[in-house]
Amino acid sequence: MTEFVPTEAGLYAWPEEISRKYKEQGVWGNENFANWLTAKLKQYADVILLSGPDLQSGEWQQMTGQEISAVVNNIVEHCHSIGLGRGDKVVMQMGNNNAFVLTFFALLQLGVIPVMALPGHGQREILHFVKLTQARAWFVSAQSTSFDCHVFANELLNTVPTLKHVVVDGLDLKPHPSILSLLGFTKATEAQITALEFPGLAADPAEMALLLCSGGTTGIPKLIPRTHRDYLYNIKASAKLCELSSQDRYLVALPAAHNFPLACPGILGAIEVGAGVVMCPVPSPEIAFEYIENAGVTMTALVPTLVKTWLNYAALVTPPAACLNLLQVGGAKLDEATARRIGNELNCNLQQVFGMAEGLLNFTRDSDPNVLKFKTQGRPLSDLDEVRVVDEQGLDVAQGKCGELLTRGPYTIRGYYKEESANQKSFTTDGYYRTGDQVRRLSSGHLIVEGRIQEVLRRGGETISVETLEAHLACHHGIKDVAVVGLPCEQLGERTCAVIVSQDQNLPKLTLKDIRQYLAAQGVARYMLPDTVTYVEYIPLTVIGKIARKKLSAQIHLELNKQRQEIQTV
Ligand code: OOB
Repeated sequence: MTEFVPTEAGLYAWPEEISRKYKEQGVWGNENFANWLTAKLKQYADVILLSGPDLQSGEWQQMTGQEISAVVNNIVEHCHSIGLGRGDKVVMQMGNNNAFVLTFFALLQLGVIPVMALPGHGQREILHFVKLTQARAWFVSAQSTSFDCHVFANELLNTVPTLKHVVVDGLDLKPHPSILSLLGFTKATEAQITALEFPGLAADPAEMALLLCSGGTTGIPKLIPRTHRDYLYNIKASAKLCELSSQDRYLVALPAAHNFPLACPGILGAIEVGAGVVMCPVPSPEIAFEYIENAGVTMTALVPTLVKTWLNYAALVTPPAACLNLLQVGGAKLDEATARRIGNELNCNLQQVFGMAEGLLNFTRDSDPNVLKFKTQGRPLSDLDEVRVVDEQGLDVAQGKCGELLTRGPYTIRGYYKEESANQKSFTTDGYYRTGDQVRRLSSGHLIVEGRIQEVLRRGGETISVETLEAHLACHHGIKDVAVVGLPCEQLGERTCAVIVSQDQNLPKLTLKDIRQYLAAQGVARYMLPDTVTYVEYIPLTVIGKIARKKLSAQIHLELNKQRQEIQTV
């Protein structure tokens, strides 16, 4: 039974006999991140492990393991001199540049627990993270936030007494005793700690190593405590499954603080095997394709919305350089039609990844037949991952039938950080995480994601998966982007609304009748046909690039109400 009593540090531990099993099976080791990082930077002292825009000049900079160590040591010393130490929390909100990796590594060496905020997070989220964790510092890239970080830094320092410093990666620093320049941190200092004294080296592998943000499409993110041993397993096993080697170069195109590019295998997986990490400041194909060519990138990870942008660019301008071998796609459902285009049009292999910051990762394997690579979201990483697919009563459904995915295992958390009531709902009493994802499991163990539980429409007694309907609509050549939302309806409970971005703004818009006829011709059931269609310039996305459903719904409601009022007043 899971006891919903966290340790003093806010961690929900695995039961003793299960921990023993994971240790005996060699899944959990005795390392912590500081031991691991120290060893890796030494092992790959002469290997170029990091390339990307330089902190100061923005120019291309390549760094070997040894060069990384030297700068990381400087940052460690500066952090130490402002009082940051083992177990302290620091909110990190940095863009995709070399400074991200150097700062993150320095925090790991210190045993500081970074809260991995994304550049797209707003002031509300940052304030929440700082308060909840009693963070002592906020490390932020001035250029990558959507708000003025200097103004907000002052506000935070004045209102949250536990926050002592803001460290800014960016040049336009205004003088303030508690707002410091990251650039200064990278330079040598008087205060010398030798690498042997790094406080992080003393961390217990069972302790919390970092806090990830949950990736929902609604509401404020929850914080996910990942321990040294579970996250080290996560990166090592992912790197092995992907056959990542020192010959590879991994392009960080998604925001680096997200679990997918950070650890699946991502940045940390690359360091594990001595592959190069290439930091790409934005994921647009114009820039990313240049980086792929110039840095000889072999592998990257994207969300489906970006895959479509890359495919369009490849078709109209140029495909990426031939060195790109593997494209991982995850974060949201990749429709089959798009999956099938990747091999030919981007000249690389596709790997679907269905993962979550809470833990469980599913990958399609290189050896899988194409049908599984195109139609499924992969199968669990570890033999020790336990997966159940259950109905509304919590009973296991028959194989191949749709139900909610529950999971527990050696790298899946047992509870969110300081979220008592969410934990009661999100975890079963025997420690399974309720993912909220509707899946079907095939006899091979592969999972097909049908959508989120909350993301189905209840229309006149029928249940409609918005993602399934979106996938059908996305196949229409006149539709560039699409989302489906429910609108309140007295007769039906909910009406189905297709929100469309036209492929060509100059052509006449598809009518509701056109769309219904098209879908019916594809064999889509009558009850699933949209009741309304509306056009937008773009679909709002979350910080990582998933459809921001709550925001979109609110936007469409507002828009349609406005139109209704206008009609009434005419
Ligand atoms: C990844 O992690 P999060 O925490 O941002 O989001 C997790 C949720 C899942 O519960 C699921 O609803 C959705 O995102 N999701 C997918 C998916 N991958 C994630 N839905 C359909 N198909 C997929 N392939 O998004 C994440 C973490 C690690 C690796 C990859 C993705």
